[in-house]
Amino acid sequence: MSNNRLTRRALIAGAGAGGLGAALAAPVLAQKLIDLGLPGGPSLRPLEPAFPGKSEMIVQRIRPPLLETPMAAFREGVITPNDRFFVRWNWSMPTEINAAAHRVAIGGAVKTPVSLTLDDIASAGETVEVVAINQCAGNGRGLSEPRVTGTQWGNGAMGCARWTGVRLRDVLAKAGVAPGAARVRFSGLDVPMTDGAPQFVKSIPMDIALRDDVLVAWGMNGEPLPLLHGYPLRIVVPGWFSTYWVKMLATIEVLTGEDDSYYVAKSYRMPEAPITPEDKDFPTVPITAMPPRAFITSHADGAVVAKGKPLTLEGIAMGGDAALTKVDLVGNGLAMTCTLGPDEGPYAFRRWSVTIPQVTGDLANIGVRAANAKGAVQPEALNWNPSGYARNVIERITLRAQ
Ligand SMILES: Nc1nc2c(c(=O)[nH]1)N[C@H]1C(S)=C(S)[C@@H](COP(=O)(O)O)O[C@H]1N2
Ligand SMILES: [Mo]
Repeated sequence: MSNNRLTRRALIAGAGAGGLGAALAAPVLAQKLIDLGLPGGPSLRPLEPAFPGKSEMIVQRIRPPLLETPMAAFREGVITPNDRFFVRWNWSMPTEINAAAHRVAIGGAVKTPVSLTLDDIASAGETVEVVAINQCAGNGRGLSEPRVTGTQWGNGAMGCARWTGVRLRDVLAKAGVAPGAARVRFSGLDVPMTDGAPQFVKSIPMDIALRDDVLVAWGMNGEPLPLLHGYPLRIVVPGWFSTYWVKMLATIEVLTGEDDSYYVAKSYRMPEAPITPEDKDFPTVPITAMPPRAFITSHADGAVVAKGKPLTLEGIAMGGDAALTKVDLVGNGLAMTCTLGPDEGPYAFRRWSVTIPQVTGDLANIGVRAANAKGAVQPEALNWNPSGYARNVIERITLRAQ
């Protein structure tokens, strides 16, 4: 990529000046519907190209936008195009950004508080690229049984992009981290829509913040970040759920103690140990690193395949917070190791394929099971929790032989 450098011109162009506010406020829905196969509730959603910079997306909510990627978009390659990438905002987002006036304030436990322009950030260090999966912690929660509260996502609240930016640690060095620093907290330009509601702020531990591949990013698949994805700057934490990937970055605050803010201390938490839906009081921990997952993209549940013929299945898989090591086809008496496609790095999707020599009958409840370099393997049973976080049960489909 030639235009890795952040330039003010590129950023202003990236905002797609004008029209976005109106388009986001009142998209015209044509009501073409898609069935997400959600067991616990209404399963149909509009499938729409009505959002700025987006082609067909599953509309979960209009304002603030919650757009899901149709599984069909994962059939090609490992990079999710920007116009098919899922969108999630907790609160309403600004629809115009003045890039020239934008500043990122760094404060808290630092030697010198600073207020940085986009050019300051761009020149803070070496330009770095990382291919990484951005996955909502609630991805697939709509498939939970029993049903859980929250956006009823199918499995399309994920995507993989090539992110360009500078290391967060180089940006932090502009202010100088003071002794005793424990966490780094981020906020964006979006603010709550109701009085007294908490702002969406998130923090990560210092050792994660200083990692080589944790970025303040401005580029997504070779383009300036689209407004919906956090223009002009967002945090990228490869291997961690995207709740930490704060968009429209406005402040960076170094903390010396624990973070008691709402979205860290109260929300985005998982039971510390497995629970049942009847359990009420249990200790929780923040959701952080992603576990491995794999998906069949070549065939949908219920698809018809040719009896007596070989059958090739294909899909995508991810290692989560460590490299993918293995994908196995399982179920219906099958136990085959899949062939993995090109490796785009430990945090990217990787394609897999496998050929069953001959289909002899229906293939009931087959699935693919991913494992990663830390020894994590997808489980047989759903790790049920009240918010449906970190789903990584083996996903099953049934194919009919004819
Ligand atoms: N400023 C800001 N950043 C945010 C959020 C938000 O509401 N505001 N939501 C987070 C959550 S929960 C998710 S899943 C991702 C979604 O990123 P995307 O819209 O680029 O796919 O953004 C994260 N960063
Ligand atoms: Mo999310």
